[in-house]
Amino acid sequence: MRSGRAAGTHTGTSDPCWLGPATTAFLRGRQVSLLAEGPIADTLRLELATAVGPAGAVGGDPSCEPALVLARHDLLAGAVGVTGPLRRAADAAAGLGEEGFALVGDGSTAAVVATGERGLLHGYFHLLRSAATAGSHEVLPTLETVQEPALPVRMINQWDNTSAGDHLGSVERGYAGDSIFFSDGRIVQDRRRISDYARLLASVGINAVSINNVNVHPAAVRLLTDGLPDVADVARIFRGYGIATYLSVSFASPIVLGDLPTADPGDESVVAWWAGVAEGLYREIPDFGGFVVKADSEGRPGPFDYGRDHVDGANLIAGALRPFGGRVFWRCFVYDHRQDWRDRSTDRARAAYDHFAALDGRFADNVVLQVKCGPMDFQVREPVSPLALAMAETNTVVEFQITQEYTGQQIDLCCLLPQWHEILTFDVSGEQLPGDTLASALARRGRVTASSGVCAVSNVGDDANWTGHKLAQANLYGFGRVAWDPALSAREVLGEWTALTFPDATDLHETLIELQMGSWGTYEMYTAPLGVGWMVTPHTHYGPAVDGYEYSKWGTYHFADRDGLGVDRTVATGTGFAGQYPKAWAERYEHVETCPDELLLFFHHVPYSHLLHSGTTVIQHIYDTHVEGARRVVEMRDLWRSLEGRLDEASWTNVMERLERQVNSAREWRDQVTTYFFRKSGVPDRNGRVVH
Ligand code: GCV
Repeated sequence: MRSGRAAGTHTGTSDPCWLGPATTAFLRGRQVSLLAEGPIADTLRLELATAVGPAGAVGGDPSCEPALVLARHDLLAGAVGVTGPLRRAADAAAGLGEEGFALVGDGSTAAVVATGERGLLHGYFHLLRSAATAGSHEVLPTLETVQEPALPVRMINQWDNTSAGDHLGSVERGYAGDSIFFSDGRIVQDRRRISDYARLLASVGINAVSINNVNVHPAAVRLLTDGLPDVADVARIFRGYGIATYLSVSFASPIVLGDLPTADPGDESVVAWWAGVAEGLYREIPDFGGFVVKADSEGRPGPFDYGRDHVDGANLIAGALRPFGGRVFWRCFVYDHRQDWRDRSTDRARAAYDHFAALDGRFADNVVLQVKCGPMDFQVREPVSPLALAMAETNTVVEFQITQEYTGQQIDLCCLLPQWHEILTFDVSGEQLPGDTLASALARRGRVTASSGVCAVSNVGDDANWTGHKLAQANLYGFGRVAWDPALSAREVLGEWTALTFPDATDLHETLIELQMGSWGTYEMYTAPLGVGWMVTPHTHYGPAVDGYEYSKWGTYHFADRDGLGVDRTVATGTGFAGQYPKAWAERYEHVETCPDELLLFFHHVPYSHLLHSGTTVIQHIYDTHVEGARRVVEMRDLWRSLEGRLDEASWTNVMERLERQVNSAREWRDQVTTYFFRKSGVPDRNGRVVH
């Protein structure tokens, strides 16, 4: 779905999102001091110079009583004037990792001390956040905090194609215009948007980015060769913001690029080919991050083509990257996409676990498995992926989708932060043991190898506001923030984003937060019910088509008939998927009596008359939630209309236009889903509303 603006027109200027000029107002005209050298320090120096403006100054001497001092810990050893907040920050920063920082502000002076340059950058952006949430645009905030990221890997995946002619347009599943990275088969020459993007990502603590689609189309393979100088320049931009650059590569690259007859991991010439590629890459980009690989997935080549397994495939490429410190992110989105809908024993939800769980412990230490957060594919409601809970001996990143492929495509408002919070704080054992969340499991592994964490598919494009829907910026912002600190609540993160993004509308902050907080639940209400998923229009994935994926090859069925619906994934009578979970969860999901309502149809096929824990029947729940969801969208639209003139016009108009479309879409969902189930079941709505 295009955003309405002419395709491919880079404006050169763009919405500053949550980093508008007001966020640095408290530094205007001040003296600041920076004690650090290197590419990130250079970025910081420019940031600070812009913030203080012509009347201020950026120096190096902390003894001149600057309003703000940012200093690398080791450089403070011999410095004079290390007193007050600077002394306290220096003491607190000793022993931190290179991304951590200590920040102390007494209201008139603030000091950020870190052991590495990246920590200084994180500390600086934290200061801006703190000032915004304290509501003081003109005054340095009072605060004292020491922070380190909970998760070492905090990565963004772009699904950007090198040319718009590729499958699904310039950005696969992109809803905000064309790619900011590529145009006409190569990396864009005007790199201002890339640099602005790097700044946005750095400001929320992202430290890795892969710049091209995991579906690597023929032209994109050449990023490794002809495109390398441009990739090196993009890596230089990201380096300045402390972000490592990665490329998605095809497993068949030795054939496509190397003219070899095979890509077999057991073939010596293939091993040598990858080693040569890595050597060339690291000659150009010494701190290159590595590769992302989608193999044996949705028709992509992979080790199965050669009778090998995923350990063979991933370790092959990891071996080439190891001498240079690179990593391979190996996606676990492996399932049968040519399924026979008549076959009720094959279950796509089982696939990732079935393929990978038994391989735990066999991957090289620079392989990171990339596991989608749910077992299917970023539906509005799924259980947490059992594979993400199973890989104790393997580096893992859990993959989220910021781009709203199945959640309204940045036309519908759907703030995903509450969903991500549920997933990251998921109780792994199901026994409520202290410190046993998914995020803490990833963090524990991260402390061993520094190679676990989270990644997410970006939602940006070259639309002036980056995300198509202005409020969808909160999902991008929020992903970075929960990757840094998974314990942050959705409300806290939204509070930050709202304060930073709409600094002049303080009286509306609560309203804006509430609007976003409820939007995921509302979206869930008017779309596919009770975790069953997939009632979307095939291919585009926007709007309702209840049977759109029912008789397809993709493994995406709801099995509705005249008596009931849902997928039996129990061990006793179904596909056995429930048995992939740790014992307490397996038992809970196995039985309708204990399965949570919101996942009932993911795990069970039940009659329409089945009584939910909520006290209503499944069929009545479908009627009620769809009517209520659509009503709430109208309410959101009306609320937004009432805000006219109270927010900047571009934001108001953009969101108003999207909400009008969402009202229509929700109405369509409501009427198609309720009518479909009325016709199937013959059970009337208790409230007499379903008439179609
Ligand atoms: C990049 C889903 C999407 C595809 C996407 C794929 C993946 O199938 O519809 O567009 O491809 O997931 O995650 O690889």
